[in-house]
Amino acid sequence: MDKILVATTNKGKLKEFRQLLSPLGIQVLSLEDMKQKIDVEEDRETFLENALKKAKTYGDFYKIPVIAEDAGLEVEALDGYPGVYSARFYGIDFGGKEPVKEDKDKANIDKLLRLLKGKKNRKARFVSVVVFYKPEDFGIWTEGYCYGYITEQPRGDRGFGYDPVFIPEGYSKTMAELQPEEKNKISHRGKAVKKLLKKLEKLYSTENPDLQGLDRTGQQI
Ligand code: ITT
Repeated sequence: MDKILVATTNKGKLKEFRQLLSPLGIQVLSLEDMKQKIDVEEDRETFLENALKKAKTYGDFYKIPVIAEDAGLEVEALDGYPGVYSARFYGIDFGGKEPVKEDKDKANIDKLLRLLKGKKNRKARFVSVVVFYKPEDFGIWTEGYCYGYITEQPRGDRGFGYDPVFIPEGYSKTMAELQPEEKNKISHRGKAVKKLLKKLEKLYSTENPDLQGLDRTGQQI
């Protein structure tokens, strides 16, 4: 394997994936590098199904190994919302729609803070489900979680999405106030990618031929 496609349209995510995948030492392509464009709708009800759909559709179309992720924020006091709707929470039929004034991230945050106003329980977790798919060969998936709570006001300008309103457990800074390396160490995405790299290492290890096939769940994709 000499290159891999990270199938995301989210620039913040892509930057983090590039850093997290650097131990692989292979070329990381993004959807912007692909001449022919295709659109994949994330219309499933779980992170895993959405990530599988993206990995399989892009992998079969471009015929190169793909990493796709579906991620989101689950808030305890909102019964797990925004969950799989995290990217477009501002516009869904839950707790009223939020107008997009500046950007979508800001509209999502405004809605979240509005719905949590006055609520004591601010527990939340980020979820990342990452799928690696090698067309016509195999697929594997991993997941990662980052637990924390939602602030009253946004703070920080690093990261993306809900980072300015999420404080990881044991920290006093928001995710958007952490250095990128710090975020990658504790983030849902960082944890899922680390597990993925371990699995890939085992699968591709010529010293462990017996392990080959153990995680080959491609037939389920
Ligand atoms: P792709 O599907 O093209 O990868 P996307 O932004 O639509 O890009 P998701 O469907 O996985 O990605 O949606 C994830 C949303 O959840 C994302 O837009 C953010 O609002 C939020 N999110 C995910 N990971 C996050 C992180 O590390 N920090 C802050 N917010 C995050």
